Amino acid sequence: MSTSKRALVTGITGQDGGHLAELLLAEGYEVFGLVRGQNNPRKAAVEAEFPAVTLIEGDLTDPASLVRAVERYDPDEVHNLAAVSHVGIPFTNPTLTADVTGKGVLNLLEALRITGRAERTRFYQASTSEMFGGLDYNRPGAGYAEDSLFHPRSPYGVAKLYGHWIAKNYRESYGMFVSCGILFNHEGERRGKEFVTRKITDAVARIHLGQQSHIELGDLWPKRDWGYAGDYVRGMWQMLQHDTPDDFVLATGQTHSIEEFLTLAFAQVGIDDWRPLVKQNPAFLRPAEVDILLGDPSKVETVLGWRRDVSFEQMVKLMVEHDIALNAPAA
Ligand code: NAP
Ligand code: G4F
Repeated sequence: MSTSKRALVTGITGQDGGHLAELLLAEGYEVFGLVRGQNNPRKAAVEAEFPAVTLIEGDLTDPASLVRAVERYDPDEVHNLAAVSHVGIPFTNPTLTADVTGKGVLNLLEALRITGRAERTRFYQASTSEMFGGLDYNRPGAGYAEDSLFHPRSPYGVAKLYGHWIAKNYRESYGMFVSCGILFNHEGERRGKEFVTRKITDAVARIHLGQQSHIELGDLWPKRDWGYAGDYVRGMWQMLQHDTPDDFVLATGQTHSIEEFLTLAFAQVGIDDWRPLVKQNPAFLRPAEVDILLGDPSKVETVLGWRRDVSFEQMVKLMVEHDIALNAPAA
């Protein structure tokens, strides 16, 4: 019988799921990934990249599928990364977002509790800086920390806040080892093209290669605390290896506007004046915007010794280079 730890990862087809699968396999885990839906096109990509991962059919909105998954694969750790994770799209499907991103957390915690795993399975919840909302009145100068006031500005942020509090409630009520990572934006070569950073690096690559004339975006002034996803999944995993469950902010402590991201990304292909190549499209504006996010990672640095390896500048370069290679016609 294998002595390696067993980890169940929900959201394995997403950005963080890919980075986490890589890390857990390197750490010697047996990895199980929850995949939803019939003919999910992203399933084949995970199978090709990580043949050692066992994929399980299941959906966060289907409690029985979660009970079956934890009973059959009996994980030591559950990493709950699955969510409707876009901030803009849930304004048009808020009920689905509440069901998946909010109530889905409860479904998974209950699956562990009612199958008798409350005392032995460690649980990671993917909480978010979107819970803070980026407003003037609740924004500390040094950045948001674990005890800052929450004021979510979107159906996604509200659903995530429910997930965050129900996770903490299961820790307090049932003594479960539940840790919440309050993660600020993290990006990289696995990021979906529906998010602004990857949308920009993909467009910069395609403009450079003569495949696209311009890019259409929403507001360019919002600021985000952007880190590299590979560094952040290491922090998530460290949270579950700690001796006690807790909540931790993962952030860089720096914030940059979308304009700054555009300047750096276009500079990679020798374009200084990018403004003629960027048009505003109102379709990408949100009913309520989060103006600025800045996090304070002091606690995770002190308690877990977490450090990031990749700077903002290195990350933008890495993403543009990756997208040029990906879009370049085969020789
Ligand atoms: P992502 O790339 O959008 O991945 C989301 C994952 O959730 C996908 O694998 C998706 O599967 C899965 N999913 C969606 N609905 C589901 C359902 N009903 N049942 C089961 N799985 C479902 O997100 P990410 O960037 O990797 O983020 C991972 C987690 O961290 C998310 O919870 C996100 O909200 C949170 N977070 C992310 C950031 C960030 O900057 N990336 C920051 C803070 C928090 P399909 O392939 O089937 O769609
Ligand atoms: O890249 P975004 O869509 O990320 P957002 O909204 O900050 O959310 C991401 O980070 C959160 C953590 O803070 C996660 F919880 C969440 O799951 C997700 O990963 O948008 C960033 C900014 C926003 O201000 C948005 O309005 O870019 C602005 N923006 C401007 N034009 C755009 C666009 N965003 C997108 N997606 N597409 C645009 O064309």
